[in-house]
Amino acid sequence: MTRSSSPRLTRHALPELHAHLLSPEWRDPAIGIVHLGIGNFHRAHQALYTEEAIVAAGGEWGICGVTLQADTSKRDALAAQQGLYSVVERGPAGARVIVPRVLRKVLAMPGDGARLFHRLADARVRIVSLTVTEKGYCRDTATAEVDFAHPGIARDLVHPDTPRTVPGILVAALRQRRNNPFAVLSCDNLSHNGEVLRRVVCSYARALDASLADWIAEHVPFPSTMVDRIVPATTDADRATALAALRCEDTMPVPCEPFRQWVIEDCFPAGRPAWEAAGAQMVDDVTPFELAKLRMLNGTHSTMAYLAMLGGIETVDAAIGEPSMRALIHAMMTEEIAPTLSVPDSFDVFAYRDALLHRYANPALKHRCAQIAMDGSQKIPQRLLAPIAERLAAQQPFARLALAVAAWMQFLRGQADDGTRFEINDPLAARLSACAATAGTADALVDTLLPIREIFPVALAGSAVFRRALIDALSVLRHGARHAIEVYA
Ligand code: CS2
Repeated sequence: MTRSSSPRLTRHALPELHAHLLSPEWRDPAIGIVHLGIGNFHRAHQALYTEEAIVAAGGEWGICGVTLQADTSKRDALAAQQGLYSVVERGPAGARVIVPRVLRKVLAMPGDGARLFHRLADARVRIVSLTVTEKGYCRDTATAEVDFAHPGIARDLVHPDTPRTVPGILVAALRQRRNNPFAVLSCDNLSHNGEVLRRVVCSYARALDASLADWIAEHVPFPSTMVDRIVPATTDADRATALAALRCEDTMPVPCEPFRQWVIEDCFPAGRPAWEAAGAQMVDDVTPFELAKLRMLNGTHSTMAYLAMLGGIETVDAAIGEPSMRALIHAMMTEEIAPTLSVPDSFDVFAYRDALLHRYANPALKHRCAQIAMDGSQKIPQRLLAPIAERLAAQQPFARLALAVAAWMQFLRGQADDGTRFEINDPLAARLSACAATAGTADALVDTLLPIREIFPVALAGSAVFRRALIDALSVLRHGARHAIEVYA
């Protein structure tokens, strides 16, 4: 990127940026939320909801963001902009650029550990929220507890006062707050994300101090949430859009679609921002929303991503622009996924499907399939395997869902149909790639991957019907992903 001669975006520029602020009036709030994982998603989703809630109803809900990547460049870039950045909402009609002011501080772990724990000891912090992606939970899917074999967890259990993992950080922080705990708010794409996190945190705490674990289980709220907004990685085009709109240089803009949704289990005894004033839905039970979103949106996202990677299609809008892909995804949602959902009467699942197809077609977003294809081992269980297991148990067909899993297996070979090589980005990459490299045939590929218990539940791994469906799909994929899309559409 060529550096511009324009000034850097900082709080000095705010008086000139009226058109890009959510309100003319603003008083910096004290920090009330610490957010772990200050990536693009949080900055285009929860941060905006929180700023709008403060504008509507006030409250000391400034955010302290924490990056957990050892690299401090994100912290340094945001600090150079005093926590400011732009959200570039890209719709078919153009871009809208908004500059939220709610991010007050950014810390980088592990270097800023002392500062972070000082902050977390402050009773004004009433919520610790997280977007750390599926792998950040360090969870053993077979036991639903923390993964004691995870090297980071093993390390943190030996050095519990200088933790680096998410469970380690939360437990060390909660230990300081036994009189006035904060709520822990998971905003990752996992089913029952609050409950998942509670079990991980309690099992980690129990290995250190049983009474602390009992206290957490009884007194710390872990509300579940469903979060939704498509937020691609930042590109130079986003930096150029921000520069043109603001006449300031922003190195950290976040592109996103105009749509957003947030459904939150309302369980915050110590208080929360008035997120409902920003359009969030506060409910007693998030489960139906969570499952609908994970299976309909994330499930079809992963399906498109693996098929598109094999077929040489780069972005989601290009993928859904292919009539056969659109027909496949439409049929998959209608016939195989929607019947697994039990949603309230007010939730029109077919309208939801059509809205998703519309969102995927957004030509301005350029959401890369390679980004969605990352971390498949962490994503496919809740997106694809859970609905497959339910269909299987009900003796209902699931051929398209099986095609999606087979496409992931084929993708692990690291090569598109035209021979282009790609990298497998996954916490289990070494093991998965080794399995794929040694398995010549479709049968061998399926048989080497199905026993991986971190991914496949035992019942599914042992199902002859599931195994057959995967092998059948792989044999069709052998003639190319584009051919398979036509066959299964
Ligand atoms: C995507 C999600 O990268 C992925 O795995 O499926 O990030 C998706 O864009 C969001 O969950 C949308 O809310």
